[in-house]
Amino acid sequence: MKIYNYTDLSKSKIEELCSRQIEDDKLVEERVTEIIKTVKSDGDKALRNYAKTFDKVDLEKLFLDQEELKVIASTIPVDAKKAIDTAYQNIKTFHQSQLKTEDKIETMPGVVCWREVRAIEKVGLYIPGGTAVLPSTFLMLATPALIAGCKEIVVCSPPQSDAKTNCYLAYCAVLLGIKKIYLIGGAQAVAAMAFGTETVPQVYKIFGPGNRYVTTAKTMVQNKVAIDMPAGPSEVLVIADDTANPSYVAADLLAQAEHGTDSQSVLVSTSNKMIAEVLKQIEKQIVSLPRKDIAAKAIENSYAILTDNQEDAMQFSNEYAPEHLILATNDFQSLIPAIINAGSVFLGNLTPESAGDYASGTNHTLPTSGYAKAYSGVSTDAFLKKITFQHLSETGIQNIGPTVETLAIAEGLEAHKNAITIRLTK
Ligand code: HSO
Ligand code: ZN
Repeated sequence: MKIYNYTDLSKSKIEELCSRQIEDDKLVEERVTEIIKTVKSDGDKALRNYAKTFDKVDLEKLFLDQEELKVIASTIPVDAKKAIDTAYQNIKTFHQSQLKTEDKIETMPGVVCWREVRAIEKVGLYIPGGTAVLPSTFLMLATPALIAGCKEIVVCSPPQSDAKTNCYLAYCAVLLGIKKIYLIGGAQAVAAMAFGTETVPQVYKIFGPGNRYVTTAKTMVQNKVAIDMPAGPSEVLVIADDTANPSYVAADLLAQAEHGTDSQSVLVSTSNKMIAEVLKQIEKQIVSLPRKDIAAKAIENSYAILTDNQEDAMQFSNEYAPEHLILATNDFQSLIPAIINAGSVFLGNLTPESAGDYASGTNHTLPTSGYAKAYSGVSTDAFLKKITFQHLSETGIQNIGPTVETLAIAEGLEAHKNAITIRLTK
């Protein structure tokens, strides 16, 4: 892990450190284009062929139904079932609190405007599967979709070699009342949900993380469906001062690093001693991690920054716009107002990112790659649309009419003016 001194960094060096650009992979783009085209034209047949090629499995039926899911779910270990239940309750409680109704507003006497929420009717959730078992992602996406009231929730996850899914995902499906899991992975799953096939229903918005193929496919189908957000490798930025515990900070940086070799774990600190101790702790803790090779590569591509004060640390963090921001300091309260760009924030020395990744209640589907400058993470809102309504009474049209007539004339739109005039002179 390289160490930089913030005051020595030029503007362009800061830009370079904040850019997570991964080079365009033309080969991935070409293959995804071909997959989308084939799924569009050949439907289920293409999905079966891709399952054979990529997942090495013959799929007679492209989904598991409720009965099959129940059987698989019954094999879940008791402690995992309990943990999923607890996480689900917390995620549900937090996402339920996001449902709000708005007041009707009388902007002028007799002119009433308001917004009402409606769920997106059909949504598609992509849940990574295979070797990466991600029941937490299933909970993070399906819970707000159910709370929002989405009528059709299509769940796609790659099949295991036995043409099934794992017991964790099956248990989540049963718990959530999701009746089917489509055994489709990769770009072909995204294409199937975007365009529909004989078996897979077409949806209006696709959610979920995935590998390069999945994320590339999501960006490519955007002229057909909405997507949750553009996605890149996962990342964390930890701001640690002298009140931090170096072993905790190291554990947080490693938790991020084990996600993938392209993950980033950035440490920003006002204390040289803290940086040195965290680095020592990383070396100590990494050796016993099963995914140490992955974590080591990610740590190698990561860096630490020494700043003179917390203002500079915050300034860098806002420029980096991390997916996860951990304030490893007892004085986190005073820093909160200065946070401008971040996906999700973890406050104090006892709040690891892992808590939010799994179970505290907040969503773990968050903007990466600097998109936190403009995007929010997934929440119940992401599954809702807001429709505006208005009603003009007799008094209302008298009050607003002349204003509209004048503006319509100014824009040279006579028919617009007439739609008012005809009502005023009735
Ligand atoms: N840190 C990931 C979420 C996750 N972590 C799932 C473990 N499982 C992106 O926020
Ligand atoms: Zn994580």
